[in-house]
Amino acid sequence: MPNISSNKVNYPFYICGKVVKGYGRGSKQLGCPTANIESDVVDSIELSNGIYYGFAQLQIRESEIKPDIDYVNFTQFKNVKVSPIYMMCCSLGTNPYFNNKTKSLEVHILNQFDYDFYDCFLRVAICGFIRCEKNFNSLQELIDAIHSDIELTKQQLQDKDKWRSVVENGFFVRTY
Ligand code: ADP
Ligand code: RBF
Ligand code: MG
Repeated sequence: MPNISSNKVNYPFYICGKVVKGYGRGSKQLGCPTANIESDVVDSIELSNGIYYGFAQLQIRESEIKPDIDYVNFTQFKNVKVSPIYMMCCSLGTNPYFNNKTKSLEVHILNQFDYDFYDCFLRVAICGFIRCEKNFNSLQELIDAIHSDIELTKQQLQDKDKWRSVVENGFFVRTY
């Protein structure tokens, strides 16, 4: 049985949920937009707080498709548009630097999008732990830490053969 214990985590840990508005602190302006996942899903995640790496895939239903947007590399699958499978790193917890009152899951996808995808559905496979959440003395230190998390994510996930079973096991929609 996967995903039942937070002490001994069975990776990959799979999460699906809707992208909602976050704290609006302008993480986009910091160069690191994070897709925040709906709170009911976050509350059900049995994983320790921390920073993780893995893969993510976006699903956009017909009703959410905007005609003026070019969904580069997306594939039409029945009545949804499905993105490629991207690398991601995410933060699960209360953001000690900001001392949030509620737990959030924020997914930074390692891809440049020229549009928002609020209300769309995100599939996430968490493949490994990077570090615990930390407090920092300045915003710049937080940004630097996130950049090194992104680099570590690329390093961990670069070996396509190693992660093939995660990407191709049927959790993600096959788009190739
Ligand atoms: P919020 O506080 O509402 O989460 P952010 O500044 O974190 O705002 O921006 C997040 C939003 O930006 C996401 O919900 C998504 O719609 C969009 N976005 C654009 N590019 C990315 C990306 N590479 N990774 C995650 N979200 C992205
Ligand atoms: N917030 C923290 O307070 N401490 C952290 O150590 C921290 N690490 C993060 C690592 C990554 C990869 C990401 C995407 C976010 C992280 N955050 C952390 C959350 C960050 O503060 C948040 O995305 C912004 O405040 C926008 O809500
Ligand atoms: Mg966000």
